[in-house]
Amino acid sequence: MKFIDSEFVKKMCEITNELYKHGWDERNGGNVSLRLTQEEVNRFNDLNDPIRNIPIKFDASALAGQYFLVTGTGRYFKNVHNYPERDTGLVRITDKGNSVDLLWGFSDGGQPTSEFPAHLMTHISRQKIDSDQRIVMHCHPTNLVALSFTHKLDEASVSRLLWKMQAESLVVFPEGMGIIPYMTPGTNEIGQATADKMNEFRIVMWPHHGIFACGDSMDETYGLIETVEKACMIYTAIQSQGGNILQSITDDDLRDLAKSFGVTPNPRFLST
Ligand code: 2HA
Ligand code: ZN
Repeated sequence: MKFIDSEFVKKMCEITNELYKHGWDERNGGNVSLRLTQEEVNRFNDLNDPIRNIPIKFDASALAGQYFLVTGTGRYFKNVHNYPERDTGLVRITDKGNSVDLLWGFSDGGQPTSEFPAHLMTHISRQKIDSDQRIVMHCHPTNLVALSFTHKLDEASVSRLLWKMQAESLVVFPEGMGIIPYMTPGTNEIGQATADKMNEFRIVMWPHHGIFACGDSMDETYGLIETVEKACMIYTAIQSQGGNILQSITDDDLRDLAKSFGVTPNPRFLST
C-alpha cells in the first residue's frame, strides 16, 4: 500500500479542509502534526529510504525515532486536500534530535511548519501524561482571538466563562484552558511556554493569534477546538445582543454537570 492512500493522509486532508472552511486558517495559517507508530509506518512499502535530512533548531531527542505526519511551512490549508504530497510530509526524528529524516511528502522541497518547536515540545509534554498522545493542532478561531482582546487574560475567569456559555464545555474540557502571554510565533520560546501549559491543559490560548490543542485522535482534538470556539461564538453573540446576561449556568449547575458526566473540573477554577 502507498502512503498517499493511507487513512492518515486522508484524515489530514479532511481536517485541514474543515479548519479552512470554518475560516480558522486563512492563507498559510495553522498547522497540524500526527504521530504514527513504527507498526503503522511498516504497513507501507514506500517509506523505506529517507529522501533528505532537514535540520531543526531545538532539541527533540526525547522523541528520537518517532514519526510525524506534519503540515508544511508556508502551505495553505485551502490546498492541502488537493496536494497532500506537496503540502505535508512524514518525518522521523533522528537519534541526535537536531534534525528529521523526510520519508514522504514535501515533494517540492518543503519543510515542517514554522511552529514545529511548539508541536514537538507539546508532544514531549503530553506523552509523559498520556501514552496515546497523537495530535497537535494549531489554528486561528475568530471568536477566540477576538475574546483575547476584550476579556481579562486570566485562566480561571476565561475557563469559567467558557464553561458557562454552554453545557457542553465543562464535559469536553473540564481542566479548563491555559493561556500564555502574547509571544512571537514560530520561536522556541513560544514552543516551550505552550508545552509547559500542556502539562495541565489540552488547550492553550495564544492571545491575539489563536489556539493550540492536543489529543489522541484528529476528531477529538478538532472537537476540542470546535467546542471552545462555539463557546466563544456564543459570548460574541451575547455581546452583540447588548451583553446584559439575565440568567446563566451557576457554579452549582457546573458541579451537577460534572457529577452527572463523571468529569473533574479543575479545582483552581471551581471549588467542590
Ligand atoms: O503556520 O499559523 O502561527 C502559520 C501560523 C503560525
Ligand atoms: Zn498561527
